[in-house]
Amino acid sequence: MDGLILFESLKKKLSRTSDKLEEEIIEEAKQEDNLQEETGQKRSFFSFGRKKEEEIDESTLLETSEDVPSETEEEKKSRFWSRSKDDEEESGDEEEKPEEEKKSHFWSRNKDNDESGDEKESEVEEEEKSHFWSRNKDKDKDDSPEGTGGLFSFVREKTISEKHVEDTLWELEMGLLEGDVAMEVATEVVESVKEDLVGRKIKRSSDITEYTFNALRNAVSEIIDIPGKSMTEMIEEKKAQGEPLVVMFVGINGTGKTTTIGKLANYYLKKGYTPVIAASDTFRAGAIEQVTHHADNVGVKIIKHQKGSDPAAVAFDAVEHAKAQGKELVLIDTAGRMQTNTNLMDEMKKIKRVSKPDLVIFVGDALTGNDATQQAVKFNEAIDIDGVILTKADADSKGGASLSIGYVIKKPIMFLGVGQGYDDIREYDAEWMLNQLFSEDEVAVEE
Ligand SMILES: Nc1nc2c(ncn2[C@@H]2O[C@H](COP(=O)(O)OP(=O)(O)OP(=O)(O)O)[C@@H](O)[C@H]2O)c(=O)[nH]1
Ligand SMILES: [Mg+2]
Repeated sequence: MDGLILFESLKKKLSRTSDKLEEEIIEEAKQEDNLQEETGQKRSFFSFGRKKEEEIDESTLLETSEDVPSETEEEKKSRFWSRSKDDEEESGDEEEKPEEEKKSHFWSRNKDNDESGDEKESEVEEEEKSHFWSRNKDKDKDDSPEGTGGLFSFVREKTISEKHVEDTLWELEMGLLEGDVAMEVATEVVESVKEDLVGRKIKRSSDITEYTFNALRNAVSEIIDIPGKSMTEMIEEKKAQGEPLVVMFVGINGTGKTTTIGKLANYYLKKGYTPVIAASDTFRAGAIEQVTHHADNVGVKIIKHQKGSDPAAVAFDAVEHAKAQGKELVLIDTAGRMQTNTNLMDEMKKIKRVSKPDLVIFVGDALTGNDATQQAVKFNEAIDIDGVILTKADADSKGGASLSIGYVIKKPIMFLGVGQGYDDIREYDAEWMLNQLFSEDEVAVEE
């Protein structure tokens, strides 16, 4: 969704992780007199994701500057290895490098280019290259120790060690926690990144950025990929059996349950289904009027009783109505309740017993961050929820709850609320989330 600020602050932390590790290793290499400058301009952390998304042809990234005499791959290699400490041992490693790792060494991949010796081709490449770099020109800043474009290779290959990543990962963990990521998720991300990075062989500073980017992206990808069916698939399955899908919404006060029901009624009406709403918040003053207002606006039927009546009976009636009328979806609104209020939690269990929902959905407010995750844990213990909807993602710059909630309770996020209008809801998509977090757009990389 355009203009979404989700993850704005977290993105900076991720970029910082890469920068810090790079600084650390470059500093050490400087002291070891193991650093040589490369020409070209530095790519930003997030442009590594761009490469992946757009499948940028790596040949456009080849070093073809006039300052550097062109060398064949073999010549480059021998120059490199002749200056290396453990020549034989390390060149053996090079052979064993996984394909992905080899691929990343784009600076040394001008073999084909040189062999062809075609001047026109290199002109085209020069052009393509400058196009590529121009996309990053505002984002790259000159932060190299030598005051150049910040591209370095190491005279002797380096290996990322535990010592190199220690401070960086500690900072990352703190950053994640500040970003409202749950403790267990932060720990998992850090462990996974550490495992991925330590032991990696690096020839140039850009390797560090690329490996850090991939390690973080993979770690987050594992966290947010909770398997589950979509609500639409479930409606279709129930429909095939001649039954409505019954969905009950629970959560603490004011998280957006009622608004979300209005949005979903609208969403599924537009998809050609006929939803019915159960006004089972008979507790809060004005609740029945509020949900009736949404039902009227969207144009769906509402089943309601008097204020103070039994919410389970309202839900039961709505299910019977849907069955009798051949409607495909029952959306049960319930009163907001604190997880600590035993009476109200018991009442919620009764609604579930009586209306036998196919899905119990916890509605959490993304803005409350880690609190939303903790509430989900409590509701899950009390009532065994099946999925989550996070609301107010449009106003959430941290994104900690979006990253954590599914992983912590092992239930999928099904939708994200992204505004106050009826159309402001989107089906959750892990790939989309990942791209929000690891794309260059809408983020100032510089601190
Ligand atoms: N920005 C934004 N606001 C939202 C979103 N979803 C709900 N809201 C707002 O949050 C406020 C509370 O929404 P409700 O739907 O009444 O919340 P509720 O959970 O039903 O509240 P209770 O019934 O009192 O427990 C309203 O002002 C909504 O407009 C969203 O995705 N984005
Ligand atoms: Mg409500």
